[in-house]
Amino acid sequence: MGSIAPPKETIFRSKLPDIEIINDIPLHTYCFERLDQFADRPCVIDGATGAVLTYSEVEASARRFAAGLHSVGIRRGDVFMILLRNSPEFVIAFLAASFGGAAATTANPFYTSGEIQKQAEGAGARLIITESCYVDKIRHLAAERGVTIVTVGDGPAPEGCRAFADLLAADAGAMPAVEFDPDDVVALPYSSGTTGLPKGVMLTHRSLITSVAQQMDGENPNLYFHPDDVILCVLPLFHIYSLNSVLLCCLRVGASILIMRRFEVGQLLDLIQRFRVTIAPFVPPIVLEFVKSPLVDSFDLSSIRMVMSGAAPMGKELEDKFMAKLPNALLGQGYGMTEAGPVLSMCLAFAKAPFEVKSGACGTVVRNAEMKIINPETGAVLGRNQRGEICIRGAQIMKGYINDPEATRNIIDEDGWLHTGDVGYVDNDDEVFIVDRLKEIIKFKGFQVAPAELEALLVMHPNISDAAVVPMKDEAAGEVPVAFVVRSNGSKITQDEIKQYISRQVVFYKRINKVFFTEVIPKAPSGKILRKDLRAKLAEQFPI
Ligand code: 4UV
Repeated sequence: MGSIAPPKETIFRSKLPDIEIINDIPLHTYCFERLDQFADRPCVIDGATGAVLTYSEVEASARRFAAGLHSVGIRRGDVFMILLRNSPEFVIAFLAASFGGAAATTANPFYTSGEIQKQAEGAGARLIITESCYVDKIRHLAAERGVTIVTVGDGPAPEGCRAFADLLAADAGAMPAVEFDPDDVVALPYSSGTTGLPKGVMLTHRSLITSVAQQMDGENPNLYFHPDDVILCVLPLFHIYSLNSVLLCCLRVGASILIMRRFEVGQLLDLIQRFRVTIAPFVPPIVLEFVKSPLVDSFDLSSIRMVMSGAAPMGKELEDKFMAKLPNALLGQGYGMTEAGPVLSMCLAFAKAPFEVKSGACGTVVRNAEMKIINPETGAVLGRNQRGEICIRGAQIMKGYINDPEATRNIIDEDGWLHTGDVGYVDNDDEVFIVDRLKEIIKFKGFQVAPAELEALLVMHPNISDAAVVPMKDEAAGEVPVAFVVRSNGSKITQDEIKQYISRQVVFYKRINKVFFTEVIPKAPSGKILRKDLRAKLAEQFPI
């Protein structure tokens, strides 16, 4: 009797052929490879002032700023923090990390002092670049830990701080040559991944070059930008979506990046009209605002040829409504995860020679990478149209979490597969659909909220004996965090008191939206919170 052959492993690949990717060079060398062709073209346009920096100015500034960082003690392998809103200085500081062999950890400038401290300490940041208005939140780090503070802006730097402009005036030629290894970390964004607290994601020169090349390079690039494009940069550069798929991808092709400090729909529409924006990378809540805002009809948005959405789910219905508003633009999704470098899949309608795609899909796995879908319980590999955990492998994924080999082993297996904690499937046309999430993470307008972080704060309160935080669906934000709380014996602590207690300690999008008092938090024998049970309880109370 013949034995039945085991099912062949199903590995999904791009419909585009693999390409040769030279990823053993520094990130800035890769980004500025065609500088001689782009030198005088506009690189960074400051939307607030209209000021323009050309490619050669950006490159020279980054070189000088790297020398400035060197002059205040930043060496190869050191980490510094960029705590800035989108600005030309952000771009220069990030590229200077590459020139200097250092790593930039990027953080939200709206973070509270406690949140900044946790990231700065975890990352071992020796220097922080910020705006004067945020200095009070970090002064203690200078006093207690010797962190150097560098501030951008006109006028003298606040007492005890260095001026960005002074570092920028350094002599690039005076900096000694930097030794380089392609596996040196250059970006260190923070992400909680599939579980626990936010951790430093080590993205190397090799991983970021690979990721950008997977999107931009080859005869038929998956994401086709060209030098005449004007790319809107409204998504925060401290998040990997904007850092990679907006900034680095834009630099690679010599296009212009139009910087907006923060999202406001009227201003955004005005900028699109004035600067004839052609590419608009968005997140679903911005797409939703577009669909809802009556202002949209009063502006000339005909220059837009491509709208990307990512970082959170966007349903077919929203996609269809949006397309009705901007019929000449192409709308599609990218699917990213900080740890994945970050892009796993990208809409193939964005390719130079485009493919037909379905609305609601998150693209097709990028080239030079492998994707598989597994049964999360057994690890068995699943076939097409079968839902399971999405896994990705390739040179673009992170090197690991900084100082946390255990968390790294829990997310990247021995064979090099990164387990995303997302549930999805690949259909007959190789398109990826995300349908659920196994992991804890909550996404408020695409921003990460780590339940473990809020739970740790909640249980520190003397009147709370146990707590669990889960996502609740929300039309505007996608998801908001809500808490199940067990009061300590005899405590009468109220919902408002708990909400205020958390609000004081976290950035606005991590605030607890609702509190449900309960007798016990359901847990597995291992002590792990049974979040699925709580999500089900929530769905019963607030059916959608
Ligand atoms: O770690 P993170 O905050 O990373 C991101 C990165 C997003 C993107 C998107 C398009 C790009 O081109 C790019 O460069 C980066 O969000 O959060 C990762 C988790 O967010 C969810 C999913 O649960 C990820 O594991 N997510 C990201 N993109 C999508 C998504 C999407 N298109 N649809 C549904 N969920």
